[in-house]
Amino acid sequence: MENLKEVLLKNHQDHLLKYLEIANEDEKQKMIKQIDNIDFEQLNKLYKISKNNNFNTNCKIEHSSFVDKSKLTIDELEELKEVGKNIIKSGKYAVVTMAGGQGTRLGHDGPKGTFLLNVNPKPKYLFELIAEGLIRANKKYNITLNWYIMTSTENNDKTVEFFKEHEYFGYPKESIMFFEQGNMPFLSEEGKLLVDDSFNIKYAADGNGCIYKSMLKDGVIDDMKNKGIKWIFVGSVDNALVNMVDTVLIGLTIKENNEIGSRSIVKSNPHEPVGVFCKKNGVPAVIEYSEISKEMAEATDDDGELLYGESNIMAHLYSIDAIEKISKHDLPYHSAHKKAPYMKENGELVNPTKPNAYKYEAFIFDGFSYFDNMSVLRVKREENFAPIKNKEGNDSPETAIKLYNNFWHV
Ligand code: UD2
Repeated sequence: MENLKEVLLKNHQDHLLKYLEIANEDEKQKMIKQIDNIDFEQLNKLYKISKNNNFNTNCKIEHSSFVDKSKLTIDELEELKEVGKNIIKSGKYAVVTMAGGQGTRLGHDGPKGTFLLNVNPKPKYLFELIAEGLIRANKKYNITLNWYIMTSTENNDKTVEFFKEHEYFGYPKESIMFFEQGNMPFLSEEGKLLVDDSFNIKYAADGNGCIYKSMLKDGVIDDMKNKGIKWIFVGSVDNALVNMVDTVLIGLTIKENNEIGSRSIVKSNPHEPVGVFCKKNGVPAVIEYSEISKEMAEATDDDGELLYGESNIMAHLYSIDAIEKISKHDLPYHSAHKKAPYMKENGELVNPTKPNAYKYEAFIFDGFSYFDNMSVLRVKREENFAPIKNKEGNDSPETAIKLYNNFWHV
């Protein structure tokens, strides 16, 4: 206890001692174990960046090059598709779903993939929509794609349980592998660790950028290498039109001799909540909507088009070497100002009505900076992007259902 007290005092976290005084023996042991696992040096550094969340402006920003799919000739398309088909048919392709995020904005209690979307002809779960797309690809290419699903500590058990209950939506369960991402503690605005009502230090999933390290740690990269996988698509769980098996994207990335590719759509307005592709200090980057400056978001070219309008829709393609290379690096953590319920030292529960704490997340596209170039394939929004983010309004179940029904003519 003496050593613990010293560590807490040194890192300005001695308020935790008061919780330890009122906790019972089990709660106390659990909390001490959690405190032992905290990297206070990293946390103190993160707290310092928490205030200035704006994207680092003193760097050289340039346009990202892209290929507009709608401008390709039939022959060009066929050539790219052929390359992509060969990769898929030769069993060198695998898919990953990022499913560790919370459904907070959606107001859905449970893993986001378990959200039931009321599409035609019958309502389907988000995980079910993805499984159906993969089953269609398996039939088309006469293969069984390996499907890796990243969960979080908070939603892993419910996610695995859900797939069992629904018999994996007809997907061969031996071709599905779940893996768990890590967590990062919250910090209050004063830089203090928060404690929840069961005396746990308050943590949150550490962002989709931790996918690379989680794939390394949980043996996903080894599993892929053992299976001869060479190309991996990583998609989000919350896009009802995510095409996980895109032969054109594979063909383009290989033709352009790149190790990373991604699909883009044209931004609908300067402040749409999407990241935008660019080059930052000469290497590929995406600047997130939460960090782009107003000037940059609103900048237009001579034709009045948005200068930075090539939007990220979380449809990324990697060579296995690219995934492995990125997994060796520590991606930066970005801080987000969030509402985090917690328990006071006197046992009183606080349910904040406005953001009261910082959450730290790594962003998947920060991994692009380790490569000189990447392929960006501009596609049509209505065929590729039906996000489910908010309970109503933009990017809501209502807008996603409309886009889905139109696309599938149902
Ligand atoms: C994401 C993109 C943004 C744009 C937008 C489009 C990132 C960092 N930002 O913003 O550029 O493409 O989507 O809708 O990708 N996830 C995890 N673990 C986590 C956090 C998120 O698996 O710790 C998953 C989550 O389940 C979802 C995806 O990553 O599949 C995006 O999640 P988000 O809601 O955090 O990202 P968002 O919508 O703010």
